[in-house]
Amino acid sequence: MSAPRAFVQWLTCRVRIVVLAGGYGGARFLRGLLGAVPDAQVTAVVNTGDDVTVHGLRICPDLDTIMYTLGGGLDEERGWGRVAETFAVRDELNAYGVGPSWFGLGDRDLATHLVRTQMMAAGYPLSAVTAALCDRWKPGVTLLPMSDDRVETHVTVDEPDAGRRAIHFQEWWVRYGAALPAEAIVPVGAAQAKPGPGVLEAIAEADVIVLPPSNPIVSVGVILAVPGVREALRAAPAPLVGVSPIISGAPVRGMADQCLRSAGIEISAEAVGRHYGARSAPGDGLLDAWLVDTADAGTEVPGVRVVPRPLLMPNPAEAATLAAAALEVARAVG
Ligand code: FO1
Repeated sequence: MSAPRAFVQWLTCRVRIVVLAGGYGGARFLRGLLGAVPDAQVTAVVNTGDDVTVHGLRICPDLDTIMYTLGGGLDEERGWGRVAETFAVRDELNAYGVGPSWFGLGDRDLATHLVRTQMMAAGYPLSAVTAALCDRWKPGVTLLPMSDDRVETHVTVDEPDAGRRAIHFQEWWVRYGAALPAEAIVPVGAAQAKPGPGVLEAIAEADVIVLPPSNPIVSVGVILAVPGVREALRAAPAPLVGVSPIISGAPVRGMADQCLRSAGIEISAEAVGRHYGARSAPGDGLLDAWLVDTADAGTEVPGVRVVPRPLLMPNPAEAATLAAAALEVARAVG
């Protein structure tokens, strides 16, 4: 059988793909993957370090962004929350002077948080809540929280008049626009967290594993901070391909540059590739291959096959092309 036919054959026999995802970038990549390989069995292991409790409700931004994106409910312009959203409740809360005024919960979005909060109060773990919410949205992929245990990313900042303090990632990102230099970014609780149900099994049984262009510090990095995940990835039989979130020295969206800076990592496709490391090398590296944008051709990561491809995903069709390229590279290094 010729190579291309073997590749198509491989792709069409319900290939099992595991993606470690954050919010927006991960969601768009997943949408591309479903477009490229509609028959694939895709599992997203999703970051929960962005999760926050607001007005007594448990908010899971990355799980919700993927669920809404793939379920057709996301506001593409805003990049989070629901399309055709209104904010009457937020405005009423502000009228009462009940904050945080800097974090807007939409009226439609509130229903998701009410369902999640009451299910968790009844004793359901986050993984069961997520499955229940997905019964409605039918995202077409299996969404697995990285852990059912509480992990919250906090950021240490040193504000001129307020001094050094740790604030929740959401306050750093939403209230301050990541403008306060992050002295440290810490996934609080990660060291005590266990991988969520199905996470290690999905990694062990995968045919392909992808690190999509999510934030390498606060999204993929927090998933990797859950004990057992990195070891499972290094031991997995599947080829592991990463996609650079940095193109020509800048992130496509979000605050990956501020996060990399706080971790002392240069803002380049090469530096992020080296940060993830080579799985073939001794130590804790993960990558077999690293997709960089064509603008970053010439990138070198020791022990990793670097493949230049257009990485921008301005629309689902381009995202599908990128996803197919990632699978082809996985096939080549597998
Ligand atoms: N991002 C904002 O910039 N402003 C907000 O008021 C805001 C509210 C919000 C509510 C629910 C939710 O799921 C996400 C929300 N986000 C908001 C986005 C959120 O900060 C990001 O999705 C991630 O946490 C960062 O990647």
